[in-house]
Amino acid sequence: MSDSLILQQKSDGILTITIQRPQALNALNADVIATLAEAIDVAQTDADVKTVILTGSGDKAFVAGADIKEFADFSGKQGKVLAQQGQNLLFNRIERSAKPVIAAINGFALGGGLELALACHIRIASDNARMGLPEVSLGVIPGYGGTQRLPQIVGKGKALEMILSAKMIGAEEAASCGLVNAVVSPDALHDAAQKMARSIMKNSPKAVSTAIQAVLAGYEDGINGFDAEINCFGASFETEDFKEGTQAFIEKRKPLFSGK
Ligand code: DAK
Repeated sequence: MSDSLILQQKSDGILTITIQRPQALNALNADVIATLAEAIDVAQTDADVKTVILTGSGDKAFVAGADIKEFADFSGKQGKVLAQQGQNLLFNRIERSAKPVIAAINGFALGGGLELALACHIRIASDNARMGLPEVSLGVIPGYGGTQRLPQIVGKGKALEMILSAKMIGAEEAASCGLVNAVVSPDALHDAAQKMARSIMKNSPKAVSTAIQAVLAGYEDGINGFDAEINCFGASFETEDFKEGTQAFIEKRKPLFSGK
């Protein structure tokens, strides 16, 4: 495992993680997945990190998929095990991160690369980005959560069109179907992601993470999302952030949240 596979920069509560395999359009191999997973894990307990931005190095790709050269020889058994490990190790952890993760999609986001962006809480794309799940063109299906998260985000009809046709869509089409939250010029991408991060960081970190938890509950087997929301809502009243938020409103000042 090598740290140089990702670049980590922290400033003003924002951790920017840049995947650095430009020679392979930032394709995800096992080392990148493990390194990213560790960075996301560490961020959970790093008090200096309030929000994470995930992006790719260079101006061509966010991530052009799982590393085709690495998985070309896998057996069925290996594929299943690795899909399970990858989903648990990285993709589910990003989705369940208590600190919001924003994907800044700076070019191709294909296959495992789009699945990585789908696991993030918010997606902002540059207007030259191209997105798709081309797995069926390689004889496999999406294995890092794409068959589940894409329909959750864009609806079953559009998801099936994208998955079955294996076609890429551009940033504007991605925005029109809700796949990305915003589209900006490549030069403005970093600032747009930072601006989004800052708009989230104005709020209670505790309430933000609880809201993520409540939204995700609705997609979990055997869990009633409304019941989960009621429980999360009740728990919010016991937090320091709730006391600070309401007190600050009454005193007509900005809240100073502790995140507790
Ligand atoms: N893997 C490995 N190398 C890649 C790559 C990838 N996904 N994408 C690009 N590269 C490499 C190219 O091989 C090339 O390397 P060299 O030949 O120079 O050594 C370099 O990046 C530059 O790429 P191109 O020369 O192809 O650049 P172009 O501008 O001409 O084309 C492109 C850009 C993005 C259209 C093209 O590179 C492309 O089609 N890339 C592949 C896209 C793709 O099909 N991605 C994979 C989707 S399938 C699994 C779970 C999940 C998955 C797999 C396994 N398990 C749990 C086991 C998921 C699978 C996928 O993601």
